[in-house]
Amino acid sequence: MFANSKTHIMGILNVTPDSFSDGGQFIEPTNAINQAKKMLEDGASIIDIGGESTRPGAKEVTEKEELTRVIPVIKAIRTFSDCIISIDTSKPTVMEQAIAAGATMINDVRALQEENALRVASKLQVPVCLMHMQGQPRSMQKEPHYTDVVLDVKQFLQQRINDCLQAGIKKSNIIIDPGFGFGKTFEHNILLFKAINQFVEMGYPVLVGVSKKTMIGQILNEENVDKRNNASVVMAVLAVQQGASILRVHDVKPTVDALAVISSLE
Ligand code: 7PJ
Repeated sequence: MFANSKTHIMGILNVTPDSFSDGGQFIEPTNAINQAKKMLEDGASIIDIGGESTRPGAKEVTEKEELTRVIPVIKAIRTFSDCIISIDTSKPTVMEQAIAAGATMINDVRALQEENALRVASKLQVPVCLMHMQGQPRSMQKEPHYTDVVLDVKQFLQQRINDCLQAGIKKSNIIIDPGFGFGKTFEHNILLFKAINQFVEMGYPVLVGVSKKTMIGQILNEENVDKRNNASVVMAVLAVQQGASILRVHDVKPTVDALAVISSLE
């Protein structure tokens, strides 16, 4: 699905009351569905649906609550689109039920490390994004520490890749992600961003999610997340130039336009 050179735009659909950039806006299914429609019209090929907020300090959510948030939205999107629907979860039951409801991809910020996640993902035979995170959302920004951030994150991802292959997940179904902002200081994020090409060299499609994140706020000295759109598009372009295959973004249309400019120059 992600092996060719096409760059995929993954539109973010947070069905949570407390996400940092669009918190609460799409908790109402109708709003979420309209937002998905708009992102698809704008050129997204993937909709990433999340019912657990993983922003720094966020509380954990129960399985039942997560299911109540995401399943109706997945089913509704499937009635009008055959797009890739990605379920942003770490919980095996949510993965299973989301795929049964019409999702076609798993995006796990915990890289299938929860109990049974690896086994369930292997059984489901869909693409999985393995993301690196140090610690847990509640406390991950307290004191992130690495010996060599790029090497450490690469080693973690390689280990997860090996475990996935061992568990029967197909190589062609694996996507990797350095996990910008997940247990990382500003310097860590910058070092990782400059090393995207090294992640690409590992031989798997690389997903990059920096849209409106704190690192962009720090670059711009801009607290307001709604004023981080332009810089988010610039970073998306720079990620593609290093070989990223999937861009996880809030603002689909400007990112699609930026990609059109890039391809016109190829
Ligand atoms: C990411 C994610 C990311 C992947 C979030 C936010 C925080 N999944 N889920 N990569 N970020 N794969 O949207 O800023 O960077 S939630």
